[in-house]
Amino acid sequence: MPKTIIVSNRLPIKIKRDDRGDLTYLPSEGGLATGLGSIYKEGDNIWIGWPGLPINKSKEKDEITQRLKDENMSPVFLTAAEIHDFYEGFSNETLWPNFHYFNQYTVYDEDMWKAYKKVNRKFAKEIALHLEEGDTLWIHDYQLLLLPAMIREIKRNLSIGFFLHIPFPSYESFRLLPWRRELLNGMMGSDFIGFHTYDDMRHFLSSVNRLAGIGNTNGQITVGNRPVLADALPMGIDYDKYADASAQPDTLDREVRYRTALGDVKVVLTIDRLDYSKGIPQRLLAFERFLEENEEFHGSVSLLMVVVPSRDNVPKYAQLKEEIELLVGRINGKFGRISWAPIHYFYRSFPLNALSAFYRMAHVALVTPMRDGMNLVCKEFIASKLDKKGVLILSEMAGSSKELSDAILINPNNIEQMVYVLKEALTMPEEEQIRRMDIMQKSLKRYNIHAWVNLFMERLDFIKNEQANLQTKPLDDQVKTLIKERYLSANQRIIFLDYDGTLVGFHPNPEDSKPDQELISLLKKLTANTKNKVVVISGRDRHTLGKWLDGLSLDLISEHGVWYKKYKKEWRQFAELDTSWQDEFLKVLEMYVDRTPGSFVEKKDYSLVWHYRKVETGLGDLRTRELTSHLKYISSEKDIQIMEGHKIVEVKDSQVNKGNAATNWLKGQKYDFCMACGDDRTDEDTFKAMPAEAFTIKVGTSSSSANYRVKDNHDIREILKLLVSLGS
Ligand code: GDG
Repeated sequence: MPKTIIVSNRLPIKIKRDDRGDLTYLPSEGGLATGLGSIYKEGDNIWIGWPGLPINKSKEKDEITQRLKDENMSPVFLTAAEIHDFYEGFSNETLWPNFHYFNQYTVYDEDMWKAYKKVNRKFAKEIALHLEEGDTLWIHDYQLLLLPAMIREIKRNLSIGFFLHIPFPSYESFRLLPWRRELLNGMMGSDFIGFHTYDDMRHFLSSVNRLAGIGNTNGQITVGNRPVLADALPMGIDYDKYADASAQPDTLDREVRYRTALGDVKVVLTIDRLDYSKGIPQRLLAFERFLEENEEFHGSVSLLMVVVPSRDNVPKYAQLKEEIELLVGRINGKFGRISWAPIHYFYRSFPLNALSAFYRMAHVALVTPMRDGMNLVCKEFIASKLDKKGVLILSEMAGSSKELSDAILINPNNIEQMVYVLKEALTMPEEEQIRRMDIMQKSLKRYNIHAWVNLFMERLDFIKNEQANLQTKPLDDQVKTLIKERYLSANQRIIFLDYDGTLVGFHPNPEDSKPDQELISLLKKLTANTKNKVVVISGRDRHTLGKWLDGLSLDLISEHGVWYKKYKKEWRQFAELDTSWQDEFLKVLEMYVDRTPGSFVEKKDYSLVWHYRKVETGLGDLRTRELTSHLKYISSEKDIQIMEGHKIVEVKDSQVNKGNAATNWLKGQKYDFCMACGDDRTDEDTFKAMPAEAFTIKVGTSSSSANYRVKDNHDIREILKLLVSLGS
């Protein structure tokens, strides 16, 4: 029975050693653990990860393994050195700062990188012990970026999903990492890659484009011949858990106790893990300025600040803790009174009911990270507000700001703005608080953690189905026999043939791809059969195509479907098209010609093509990456399509494509034998336009929706010869 395996660096359990040295086990309260509980606790499913503490004795390892097995978990034990170099090192001192745009803190250390690879390999080996055909793997987060490709090497057909919980940085940051290409390759071993926001997904795709030379269509990239999907899938919270906790007697008791202790003040709440990405010092500076500028709030507002200990073995975190404590001391020292503390600071974690009481009490939640993949605290605050009263101030740099536009959004670098909105939040009329809270609650209820898990699995299934549909089979003797049978029994046949790469090979100079004698004679014989209609469907301009294939009794479609010419008729256009966009794009293409020796621009009636088949290898690919992102940028608001073909980049009106043209040919006709042959992305539109029973044949190895695949243009000629040899 196929199972689902969840993999993350940490297992959803807290194992601690008590004073007597015995191990104690506590379930994790994290959102991920709750959300994925519905998966890993079922049947044979399992969660694989590090149990969170170094274990040396094999007796203890056995004890933990056995204990976790009962809870559908399996441990990967890490040594103290691995924890130091892989977890605290490469994960938290290299990837974390780079991905959060704190590159001044990024450590580049070859030994840490080696440890990262080694531990990812260790995870792969552990997973391999559990893997069976048909299993689904869901890998989480930045500590395991290499794992998808490592697993793919072990089992090629496995369904592998990956979710990144932190931001994926812009190419400008990511490119700084010496190991950027390996990291991307690792991620691309997945079938589906989920990010919290569209920007993260866009940044990832841009790095894939620039570093691996792979473009995308609607988030879909092709790795080898395997389609891989990237998508934005914002993670939700277990809404009901937080709403329920907020009504529990323990929470209400605590609220009364805390309120009594604090006195009659409005509470501004902040809760974060200790991390420089959370913007804690900046927030304290803003609060200090607020108190300086608004004396009327002295004595009536307190900041309740919970900082949860985290990574304090990493030097940067230890420094940050000191900085925070100095600031808290300074502010309390400066403004505090016997009867009023401006800041109540806690460096520790609290049980859920205490947290819930804090959320209930808070008039304002001040969530101001400099960068945050998502940020769940602000969502939990909203879910806990049963009376809908309270205001959320939220940083634009948190992934959650994309969903929570009814919060007061701020730039955490703008201290003045934070001071201003703090006053606005503290004085916001109740109806306005309720209006905003109501909208945000509805959205968070709907997009909760369970919806997120379901959506992730749906997207993974979707891409696996796409892959299955794209399983192009080699055109072998058995298929040839089928073609023969169907050809012979048909009375009205249509054959669509792409030209370059399909009927002829590629030449450095496109002008040299004229049809040779063999091809002309083959087409003559094929078209001599009155049951056959042959259509050459090409991206070439109509003049060249018309000249080269002149005299043959076939139909022509040129420029990917702008023009067509029925046998013995004149060239005609499918539709009136606008060309006003061309000047702007031509200037850009010419700029790239200037910078890329050997490249040139071909100007067609309704499209522009940048050719680079004569450009130095490597440089052509590099410029293609730059050019396509440049073109995509300037075409974002227009109905223009940028297509990469074989050593070309083509810019055209998106209404024009070979599929639409081929559909026109099929309309109203009753063909009982259909065949379409092509080699590049533009031919995919033709394949898709064909009826289900058609023979669609792809030349080359890249992924395709065609039914069958052949190696090169010679194979296509062999098929045409076969058809000709059948006579009638
Ligand atoms: C990463 C990304 C992304 C905090 N204090 C206590 C406590 N917490 C819980 C909160 C919340 C969680 O910790 C913190 O989650 P965040 O999302 O805010 O931040 P990270 O831990 O950095 O998580 C982040 C997340 O992954 C998910 O994808 O949102 O951007 O950095 O759930 O409630 N829980 C308890 N006591 C505390 O004192 N019990």
